[in-house]
Amino acid sequence: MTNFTYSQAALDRLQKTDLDIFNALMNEERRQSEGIELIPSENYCFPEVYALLGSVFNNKYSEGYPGRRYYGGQENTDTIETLARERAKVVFRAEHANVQPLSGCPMNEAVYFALLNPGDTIMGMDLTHGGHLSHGHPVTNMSKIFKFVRYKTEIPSGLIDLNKVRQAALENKPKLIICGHSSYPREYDYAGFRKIADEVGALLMADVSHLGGLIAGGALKNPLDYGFDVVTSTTHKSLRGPRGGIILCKEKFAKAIDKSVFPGMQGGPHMHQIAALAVTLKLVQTNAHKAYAKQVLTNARAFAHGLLESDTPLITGGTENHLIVINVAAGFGITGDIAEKALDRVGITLNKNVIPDDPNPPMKPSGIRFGTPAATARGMKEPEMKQLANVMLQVLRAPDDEALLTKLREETRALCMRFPVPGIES
Ligand code: DSN
Repeated sequence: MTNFTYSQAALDRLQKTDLDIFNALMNEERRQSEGIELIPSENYCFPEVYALLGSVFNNKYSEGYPGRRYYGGQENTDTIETLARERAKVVFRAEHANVQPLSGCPMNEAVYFALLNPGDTIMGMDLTHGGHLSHGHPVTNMSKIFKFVRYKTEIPSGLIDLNKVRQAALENKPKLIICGHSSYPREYDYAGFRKIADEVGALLMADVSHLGGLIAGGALKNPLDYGFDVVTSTTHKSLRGPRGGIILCKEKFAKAIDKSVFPGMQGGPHMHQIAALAVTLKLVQTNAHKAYAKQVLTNARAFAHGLLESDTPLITGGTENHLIVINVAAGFGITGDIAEKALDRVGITLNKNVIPDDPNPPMKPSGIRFGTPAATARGMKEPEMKQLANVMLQVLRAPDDEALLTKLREETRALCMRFPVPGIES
């Protein structure tokens, strides 16, 4: 088994130079092929991405922006960054795009510094209710610089009540409101958020890191169509590109955003990553990607349906996007870490996750979170989701049953072998 983008000569050389790393690479390919990836923020990138990440663009320093660089030799890097920016604008209907953020946290931090002053108030979603670390969790450096206030979802519905968001915005007068999540299984009311931001005079940002590829494929709403000032997204999740981030904004914020990314936050951009992003942004404009994005949602609904048939307690009672959160403490009397480990044993990879106002700590939380972007990239459809839901339920009911786990491991392996990982030949 090998990734078809490595040449045999390169692999032979790696094997001779560093057997430990070579073996880890081979083992990771096997792990990804023989098991199913359900972490909703992970995916199998387009195979073209591997070719560019392992290319000579890795060698080039390109501080600055196309046409205004600090070092020479930029004729090819200017081409790829210009293409990446222009394609991003087309895909997301954006007035401006910055494609240099190295990943999700620096991407969001660059926005805060571009639009705000230290001490300003930012309102984002609480982490245990589906928000993200970079939206102002007290453990982050940003929380020492800006004042973050949080809105929550309702218990027990798990849904956002926009009246309460409005109330919190009126009380706290934030300069920036963030709409975005990493474990909220529902669509946002973007128009409702725009109204609240207008009422309190706040700027409005959406972090669509999980959803970027689904928005690009037309399966979910695009906050830029609802007048958002800034939209950020990582590029390696549903978008299926290289690891990285992208900032899309109105033209009036373009200068401030660009200055904040470079030289404000970062030095040399990773040009191999930007080259891979450029090709990704071409691929997500195809009909094949549109069909993929739609199928991701169809698969998530089918998976949820398979679980709900057995009365599994899902946060918000289901899903409208690519992800599902189960309260395993309520449904199965176990914590998320136990569920995660037992499911790993059968080749199903997902993550333990806090649930809204979780009484348990983050390393032993009450929930698990999973999603369908990667399984769908392998070509799996509704029948496979149903089968996986069935395997999952058996594991959650008997996480210590060694004989059962061994049997289910074989079932998962057999299923996975029918759906090769894009870019890995068996
Ligand atoms: N780690 C990503 C996620 O899993 O949602 C976000 O940083």
